[in-house]
Amino acid sequence: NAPSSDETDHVFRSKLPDIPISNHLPLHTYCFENLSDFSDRPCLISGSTGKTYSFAETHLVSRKVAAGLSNLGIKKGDVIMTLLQNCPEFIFSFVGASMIGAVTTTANPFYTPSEIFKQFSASRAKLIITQSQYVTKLRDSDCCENSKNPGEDFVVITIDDPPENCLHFTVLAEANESEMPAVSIHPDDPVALPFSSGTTGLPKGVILTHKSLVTSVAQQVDGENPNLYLKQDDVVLCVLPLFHIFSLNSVLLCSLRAGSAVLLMQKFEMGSLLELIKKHNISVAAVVPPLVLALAKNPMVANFDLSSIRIVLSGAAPLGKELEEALRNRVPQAVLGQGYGMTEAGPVLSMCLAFSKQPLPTKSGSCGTVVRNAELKVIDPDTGRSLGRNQPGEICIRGSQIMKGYLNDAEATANIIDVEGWLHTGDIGYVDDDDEIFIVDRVKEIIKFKGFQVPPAELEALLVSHPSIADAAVVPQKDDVAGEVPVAFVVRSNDVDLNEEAVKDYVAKQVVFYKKLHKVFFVHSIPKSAAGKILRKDLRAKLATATTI
Ligand code: 4UU
Repeated sequence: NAPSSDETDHVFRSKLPDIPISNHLPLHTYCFENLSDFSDRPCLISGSTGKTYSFAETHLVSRKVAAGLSNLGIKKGDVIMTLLQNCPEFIFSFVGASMIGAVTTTANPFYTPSEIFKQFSASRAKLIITQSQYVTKLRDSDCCENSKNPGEDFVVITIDDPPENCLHFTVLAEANESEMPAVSIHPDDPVALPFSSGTTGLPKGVILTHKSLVTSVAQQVDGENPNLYLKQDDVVLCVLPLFHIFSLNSVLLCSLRAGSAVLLMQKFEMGSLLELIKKHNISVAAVVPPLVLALAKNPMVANFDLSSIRIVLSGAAPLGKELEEALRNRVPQAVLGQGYGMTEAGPVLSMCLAFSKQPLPTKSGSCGTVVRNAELKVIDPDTGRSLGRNQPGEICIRGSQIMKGYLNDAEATANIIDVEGWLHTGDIGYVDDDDEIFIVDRVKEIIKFKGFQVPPAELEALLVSHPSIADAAVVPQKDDVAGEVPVAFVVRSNDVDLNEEAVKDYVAKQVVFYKKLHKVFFVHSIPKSAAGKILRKDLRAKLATATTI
């Protein structure tokens, strides 16, 4: 990351003016700062049960959970892990932990035991909040290298009937809020620890501080003319998983701050989604491209009234123009646009300006304009020189919203944030004459399956641990539904009988569904640079052109 001189940098800014941001406040204080304006309005609505918590109730239960966590010995700086599908308890846990200065690492409940334990160990979490059905994953001693026992070596809390050695969520939710300890929180203290592989390697803990998240939320929903204008009578769809930063930040935290209701869905199912849109008059929908595809193409959708929807915010993966147009036919009254985020960036880099209170015209296919109170530049990935408009290069972002760094990994942090504070995204894009950002490619390794991260390094490590595999490389292949799917190039060591199915099975048993290999190509060698780096570009090119390899 060659430092470049500021004087020669072409820096892009939002069209909206900078605003004062209260990023000296702890995240929970900031989110509930305007609580008295809407304390009795609905805050969280459970899609499955219809149970609703007002803002005042949400705040109260969160304080109880803060006291309950403290009673269980959780202190400032400690990490708790949520292993939950979307549910009100997720929010109480996250906000409650924030209130005592603790940090939440959010994990995917569909992870395999080994994936859970990697995150659990790396984050040194002291407690897990989960559903009883996932507790067996924590008991799978084959996978916990440290063979710790749930309930004995760490506390496990379930939101439903607790299995042996586990506690019920009521130990938190029914604690006495007056027992919540007073802690002093510094803006640079961590509050969230999502995991991301960033531009290279294995998943790493991303330290998001109170200041980063407050800044990011404010960049979206604060000011006279907010970039993402959420109103108190909005009902915001929360079907994307809260363990991913898109939903956590742009759906949950933004709605808490703005006073909008959050409609929680445990999982995506078209029939119930359509019913819920009608029943609750959902007005803002945060989606990923595969969901746009389903909404645009599924014949069921035509029979439902979607007229309550006024905003569709798509993110986490590229949204094609054709798909956007197809969705427009289904929700002609709504504003469709994209947000562009990256966990390490806090996460939002850019947001569609047609979502603002005084909307600006935007173009189909654009990822929005850089958020306010931030700087964006596009650099030549080889020389580090910053580029002007309409020239594609690596997108870099700077501002108080970006992560503090990776957990216990100064080297990886220094590789992604340069000495001038620019975060290098590994995305290739350009800024056009109207300040709109278009992403055209990615120079980083990461594969995105329906917006989920698939780190090739993780799959390659698994593959070479197979006794009959000498070398392997994993790259993305384009897919109409998922966007991209992981495929592997494998060099057999000796066993000529090793076939595609065996390799796929071997990986499938050890990873969450979206990391499964979709194809295996047997090759004699993996192309590498002189320094030993896999030449992924060559493999991607091979995939794009050849029908047989
Ligand atoms: C093309 O995907 C995310 C966060 C997404 C997000 C968050 C808040 C979107 C809108 C919002 O409001 O984070 P990660 O870390 O899982 O993945 C980051 C990568 C990016 O670097 C880029 O390659 O996901 C890809 N990506 C996109 N690509 C994210 N958004 C987009 C997009 N178009 N709109």
